[in-house]
Amino acid sequence: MQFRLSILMGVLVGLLALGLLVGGTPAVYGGSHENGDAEVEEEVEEVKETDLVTLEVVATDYQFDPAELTVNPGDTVKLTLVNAGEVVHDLVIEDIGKISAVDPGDTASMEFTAPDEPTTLSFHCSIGDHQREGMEGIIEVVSCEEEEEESKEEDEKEYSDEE
Ligand SMILES: [Cu+2]
Repeated sequence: MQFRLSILMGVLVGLLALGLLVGGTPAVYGGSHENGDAEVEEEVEEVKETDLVTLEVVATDYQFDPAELTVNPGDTVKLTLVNAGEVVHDLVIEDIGKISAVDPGDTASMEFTAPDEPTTLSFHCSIGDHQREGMEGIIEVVSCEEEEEESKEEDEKEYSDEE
């Protein structure tokens, strides 16, 4: 009995080895997956070099505050208009876009990309004769390298104070 069993085992092992040699997959392993690497996701993040600049302008009857804004060339700008007046106002940036009519007490935003070259953009309220009443302003598109250097120096100063 013992003898027969070992012969049987020997045959089974032999068959299994033969199966492996000819490249077949033993049935006990079930279906084979072609390639586990297929599930590896490649995440490619696009790192944008440009900054998102957030600006806020308050509209009253009848002016904008501030009426002069400054951004860097190529900046992505989120401009928010707060209507603190008692009538409807909007904000039109010439050649760029607009924030449509905002009710008193409400707020609205727009996003735009500043021109790549230094320039001056004009904005105004296009409702009624608000612009003539004084609702206009400018957005200076200029490189602020000097300002950046100044703020860097301030940061370093703060850092050394902490030590
Ligand atoms: Cu207005």
